[in-house]
Amino acid sequence: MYKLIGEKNSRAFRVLWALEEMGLDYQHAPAKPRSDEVRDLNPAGKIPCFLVDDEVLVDSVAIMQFLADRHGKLTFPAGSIERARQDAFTQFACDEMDGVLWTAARHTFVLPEEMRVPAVKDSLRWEFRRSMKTLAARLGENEWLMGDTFTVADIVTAHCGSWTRAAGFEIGEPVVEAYFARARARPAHRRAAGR
Ligand SMILES: N[C@@H](CCC(=O)N[C@@H](CS)C(=O)NCC(=O)O)C(=O)O
Repeated sequence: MYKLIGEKNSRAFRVLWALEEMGLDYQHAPAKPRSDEVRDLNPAGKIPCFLVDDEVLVDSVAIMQFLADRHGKLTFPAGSIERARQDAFTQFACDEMDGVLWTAARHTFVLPEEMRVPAVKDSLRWEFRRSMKTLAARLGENEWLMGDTFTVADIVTAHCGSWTRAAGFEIGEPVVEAYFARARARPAHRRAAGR
């Protein structure tokens, strides 16, 4: 039995979306970060956490890729050239999107006030805009990052796309905007969002 722990207004949404894409049975406990329920599973207090029977997994990307490999969906096989390219897209989203957006959030409301450096956000916005140009070039005319096949890399990237809007960061690339809209229109995304 699978159980996802973490409110959906967080990176837990990625796992929720992946579970819906794969049509798997699961339970969902919408716990808040740093709550007692979460700290019992993950000393860092971060969400999502994921229970596979009695085993605890953490990190949204690790959880999604585990499920994808285990069920043979949303991924190319380990050891294939396509998988290396898929993983490169996943890493791009983690480095250039998640990392930048998370740093902006830290300097807006996460860090203790005296540790925040609001001026860093100008350079983050500039970096992000540059990464969106790169993403547009890598996407080209493809429907998804890996061409016709929707993968875990698309979930991470498109989730960061939604976060971009909430953070007030500019995308500025019609090709990327259209790709994010396509991802959000997927029935599994709608089901996850509607839960
Ligand atoms: N790389 C981790 C990041 C997890 C993470 O930072 N989650 C946020 C919510 S989206 C959190 O729990 N923050 C609480 C904190 O940093 O104390 C993942 O993808 O799961």
